[in-house]
Amino acid sequence: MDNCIFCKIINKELPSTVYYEDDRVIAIKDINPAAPVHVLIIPKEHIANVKEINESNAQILIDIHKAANKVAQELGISEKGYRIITNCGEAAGQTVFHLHYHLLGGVDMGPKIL
Ligand code: DGP
Repeated sequence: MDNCIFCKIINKELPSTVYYEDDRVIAIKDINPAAPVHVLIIPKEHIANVKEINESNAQILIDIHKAANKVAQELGISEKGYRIITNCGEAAGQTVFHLHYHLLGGVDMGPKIL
């Protein structure tokens, strides 16, 4: 999609540090890390956010979680634990309107979500 930063990263029009890629998903280093490990898991299909998940595209959620597990294992945060979150809408803090999951780890985050 035009003017979507993540579509440009997926199409290699913009650079990124890639941890994992297949035909449906890409996992890249977040440009502004909030934890020692901060990876974005992004579907290659342009879906704005989880509100657009439906019967026909829900398989992508499994693909995203499989990629996240693989990256967590490879980056050494799988044993200790990690957090996977997605922001949906401006009030939740979504700034890029192409679905992505934040994979965060490498630090003790405790039970608080906010
Ligand atoms: P969210 O606030 O949930 O929409 O998260 C968007 C994230 O995307 C934020 O943590 C910063 C990251 N980000 C924004 N632009 C770029 C970029 O050009 N490259 C990379 N690697 N990450 C980006």
